[in-house]
Amino acid sequence: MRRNEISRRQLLRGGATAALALPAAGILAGCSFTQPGTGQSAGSTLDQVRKQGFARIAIANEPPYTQIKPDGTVTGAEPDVVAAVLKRMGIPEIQGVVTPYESMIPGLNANRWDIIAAGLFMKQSRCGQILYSEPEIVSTESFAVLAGNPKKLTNVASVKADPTVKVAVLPGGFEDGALKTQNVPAAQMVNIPDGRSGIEAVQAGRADAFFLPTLSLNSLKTDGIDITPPIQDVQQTGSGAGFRKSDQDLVNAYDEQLRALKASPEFDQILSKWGFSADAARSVTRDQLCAVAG
Ligand code: 6CS
Repeated sequence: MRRNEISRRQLLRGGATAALALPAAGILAGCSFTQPGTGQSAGSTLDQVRKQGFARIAIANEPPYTQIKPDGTVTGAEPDVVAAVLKRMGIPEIQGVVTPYESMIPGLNANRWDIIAAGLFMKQSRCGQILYSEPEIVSTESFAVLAGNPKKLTNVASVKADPTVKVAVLPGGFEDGALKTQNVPAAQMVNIPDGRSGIEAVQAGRADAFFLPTLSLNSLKTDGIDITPPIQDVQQTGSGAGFRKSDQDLVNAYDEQLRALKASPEFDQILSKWGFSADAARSVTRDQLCAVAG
């Protein structure tokens, strides 16, 4: 089997979401995959990933945060940072499992993966359910709208000002939560399963805007669609790697090597490759981002 080729054996299914295990860059073909939901064997997660030489990471396939190449290679800003930190910890491989954002925390706590490496933005409710590393990415949010922005949607306030306006969001995503936190009526929100569907909803007139991180929308941009400047009435978005509450030893070991990475040019190289600012990520703390409402 060619490197990075996805064989039938590697297709992991479980729970409400089908999860696809994808070999990461550099992983040798034919490695063994642990079945989701089988829980950890004896010892901590840190012991387990060190012993097996890989960590299972939850990803979404939303460039530039996470991306799966045609050959199955897992990449994107977050997986690349996580892989670099794990390598410094002596863990050479990552295995990506694709799942929706709303399933990432439940799946982590069901031992279907070991780390969330998807750009799952920190906020109070999430920081109450999982442990985060220190920040790895800081980013902004925008709307995708029809060219010319006919309804002049520039922020959440402009959505609330016109009850006929509908906004497409990923269910359980940060944007979904941000609208609810600002009391946007459910009748103004349209759930869509992925980025492509959000753009199509705007093109078809089922939504007046698609709410997603600015860089993700830039990756999805197509003729007839404009991406607004960053929305100013949404609190700052930033993410780190996500871990189970029971894995404090893993988070401590991870953060130690993340600090070393963030002090090196390698961190700038990884983030700038995907359009993010390394200095912006260095300028905030986990506590600051975990204070974000919602
Ligand atoms: O944290 C989240 O839920 C959001 N993060 C990204 C990278 N994209 C959309 C998602 O809603």
